[in-house]
Amino acid sequence: MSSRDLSMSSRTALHVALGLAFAAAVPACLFPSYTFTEPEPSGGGGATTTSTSSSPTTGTNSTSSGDGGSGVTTTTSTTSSTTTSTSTGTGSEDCTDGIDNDADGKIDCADPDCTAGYSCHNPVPVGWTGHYALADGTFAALPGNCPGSTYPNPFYTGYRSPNAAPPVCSTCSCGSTQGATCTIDKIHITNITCAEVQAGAANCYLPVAPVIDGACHNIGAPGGQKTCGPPDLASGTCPGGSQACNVSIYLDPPVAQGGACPPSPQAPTIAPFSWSNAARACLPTTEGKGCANDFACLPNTAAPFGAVCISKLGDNACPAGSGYTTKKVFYDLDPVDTRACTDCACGSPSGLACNTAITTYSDTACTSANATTDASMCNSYPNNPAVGSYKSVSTQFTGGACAASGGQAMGSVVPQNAVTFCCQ
Ligand SMILES: [Ca+2]
Ligand SMILES: [Ca+2]
Repeated sequence: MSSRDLSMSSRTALHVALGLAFAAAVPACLFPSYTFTEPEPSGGGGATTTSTSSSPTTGTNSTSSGDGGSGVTTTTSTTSSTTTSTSTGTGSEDCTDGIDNDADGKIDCADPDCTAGYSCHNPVPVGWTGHYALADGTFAALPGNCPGSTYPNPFYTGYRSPNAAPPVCSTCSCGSTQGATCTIDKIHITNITCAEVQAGAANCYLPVAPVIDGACHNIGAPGGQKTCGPPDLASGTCPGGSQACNVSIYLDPPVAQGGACPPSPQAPTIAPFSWSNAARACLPTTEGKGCANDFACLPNTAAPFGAVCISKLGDNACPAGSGYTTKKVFYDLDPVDTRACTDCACGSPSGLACNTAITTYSDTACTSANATTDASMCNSYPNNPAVGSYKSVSTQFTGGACAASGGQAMGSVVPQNAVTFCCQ
């Protein structure tokens, strides 16, 4: 169903409210405030009925019309304050006006003239309205109009059995890790060779906790003419000696920390809402008498308006003993549609690793490079150079995949403004 259809349905709420109020205020039978002379059927005659209405009217009007050759003449006259109706003939009972129109002593459904097209129906219980002829079928089969000759007055249009497919959520994924940091505990500028380093020999080194930011940082490691002694394992110091201070350089293992993966956006596909069924309820202009137990004399219904029903706002049980036992609930406001998908999310990076290359310089301004080392290697320094500065020159991350979550269908379509019909 298009949105236009939904907007149309929303307007029926006002119709319901007005219709219910109207139905509650109007008595079951409506007596016109004018008088009239019944058509005289051909060959009939004899009975004469006179009735008086106290409804004040003004002026006098009279109309006459033939009936196509039978000689029947209908005259309607209205006088101020007091009116008189005279009926002659038989076989012309109006079955829904509460009057014995043809003076045979039988009113409406009690009159054999009404046997063919009318029947008696249980009265409307207190708190309910009616009587309605109800058409309840597929949305496409909703009758466009009320049955004009029997129940001509539109009262209600509503819907039931919503079609609301669950939302189709897009697959969630995670981008590569962003914002992680790579740290190294220390740079080791040692007085032993790389072979000795790999053999695990004790060494003296200048401990430098490097900053991995690509900027130049001063070290001030002694070199050149400076010499260092062998490590004194007892004191943990390197007393003075004649060994070169700067023989090789190696890095502590790099450690990757932090970071997060950006989740893909969630793009749900939500099919438009529609109704499977639609209903239209119509009122007769008047209801007749002549039935036992205060039943109403009503025109017989015909498909698609196949049921006589009563109605009440809300979702109600059918009133016990009312004779109206088949419950139908319709809705006449746009539903509240909360269908959606949960947002995509990403877990923490797993298996994230990093490596960084650090270049050292003999000067303090990162001008004269003397070695570039990363965590995979040990570099030898020739000729005991001074190591005055360093900077990180490249950093790579590997691994760090994040588990995607989210993208779960949620919500529902909830029809609004229930109206109950109970039908015979
Ligand atoms: Ca009548
Ligand atoms: Ca009669």
